[in-house]
Amino acid sequence: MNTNEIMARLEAKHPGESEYLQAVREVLQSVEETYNQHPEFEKAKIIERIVEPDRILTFRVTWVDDKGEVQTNLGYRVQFNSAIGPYKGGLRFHPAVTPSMLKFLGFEQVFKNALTTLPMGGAKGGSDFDPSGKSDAEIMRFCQAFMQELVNIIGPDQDVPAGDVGVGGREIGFLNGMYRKITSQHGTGVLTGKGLTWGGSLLRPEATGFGLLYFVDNMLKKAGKSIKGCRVAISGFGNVAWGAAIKATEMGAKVVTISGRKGMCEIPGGIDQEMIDYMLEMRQSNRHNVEDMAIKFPNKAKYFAGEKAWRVPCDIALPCAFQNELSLEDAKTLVANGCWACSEGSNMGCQPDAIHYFQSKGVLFSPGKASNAGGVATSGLEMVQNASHLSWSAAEVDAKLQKIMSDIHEQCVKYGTQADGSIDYVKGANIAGFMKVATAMIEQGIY
Ligand code: 2IT
Repeated sequence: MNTNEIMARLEAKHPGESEYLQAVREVLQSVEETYNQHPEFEKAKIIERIVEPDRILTFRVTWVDDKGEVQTNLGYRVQFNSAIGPYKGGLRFHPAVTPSMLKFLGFEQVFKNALTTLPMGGAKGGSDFDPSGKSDAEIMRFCQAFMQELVNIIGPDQDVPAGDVGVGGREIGFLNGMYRKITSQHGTGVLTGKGLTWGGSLLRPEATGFGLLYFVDNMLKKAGKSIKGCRVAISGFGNVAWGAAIKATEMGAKVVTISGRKGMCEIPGGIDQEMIDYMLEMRQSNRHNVEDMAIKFPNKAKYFAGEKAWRVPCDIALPCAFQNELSLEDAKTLVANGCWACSEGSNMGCQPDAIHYFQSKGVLFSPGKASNAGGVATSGLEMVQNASHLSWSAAEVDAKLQKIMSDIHEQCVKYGTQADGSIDYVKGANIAGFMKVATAMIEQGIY
């Protein structure tokens, strides 16, 4: 295979799908050398098959808002690859959602899920519905209308959606209620991220952020460093940022920022429990405004409109918001201010030239498909509990999550260790995930 040739073909076939093309290029660049050492991959045309989703369902979602007006959104489910297990991946509700965004997320999910060591294929879905400013009743009606179409292609052994940006426990509840109503199937296995009284797993809400910090801990230990006493800059204030803030603080680090779509909060003394708890309220308010933190705690947090978290000096940067949220310019600012490690909590949080800059400066860097895999891994653990009609203690789930994150780190080390002894986590994660999925495809024939 030749990455540039394949990319030229894909660019012609899918013009303008920038996020999708960016995600594919990164994986192809990482795996090209390994791939070319395996003639059986080329013979089965694995690359040509793995870069295209198995199928995409697009549907119209019509609902009635609180004023009685009829609203129409678009809904999607991208079922990318099921070679190693049922389709698995989140739903994103955000006004910027496009097929390209969901294709990139679905593609990343395939390799991420492979890294978790659990049998899950990759998928992603969502809608251009904007939850901010909506009432709880509007969100419920939207979720119900969305499920009326999604129901046709999901199931516990078929496709198991979960949350992502704009979709949390509340939305999963509304979706699950409508799924049961339509299908009369009252098992617990069709969605993950459920509430604790109806099949959810302890620690699923915390898992993405906790897993991120477990990965960081492994990466730092490998480099002979410790997180204790470090200043950590976190972007976002949603589910991932919340879990990361809890665990980073617990590990003895100081979380000095959180951020939102319109600005960021600097927290010079480090985030505390009261502020962490308030992040949950901010999320539930449907206002989606990080300034609320500075309004609530004026003596501890200062709001900067239009600014990103990356201007605040830190040791470790944790992008936990959205794709491409950290640019080359941001990477330069971070490094100039002393940052020496960056782990993605968001999917594809850093732009490619930012990653190259980090790596060229010796900054420890890990990609989301490795470092944020704790979320979907714990979804996988939720599926195991559901299938066996059991629920495990928080300590049991946490021990399994820690083991999974350390196994993912090991796979990155195995496939990403360079001649000079340094570890390229991007390459390591991409090759490890790719090898597993490609092997599963080869062994199951041409289909
Ligand atoms: O990006 C992700 O890994 C998620 N949004 C979690 C997906 C899941 O199925 O738990």
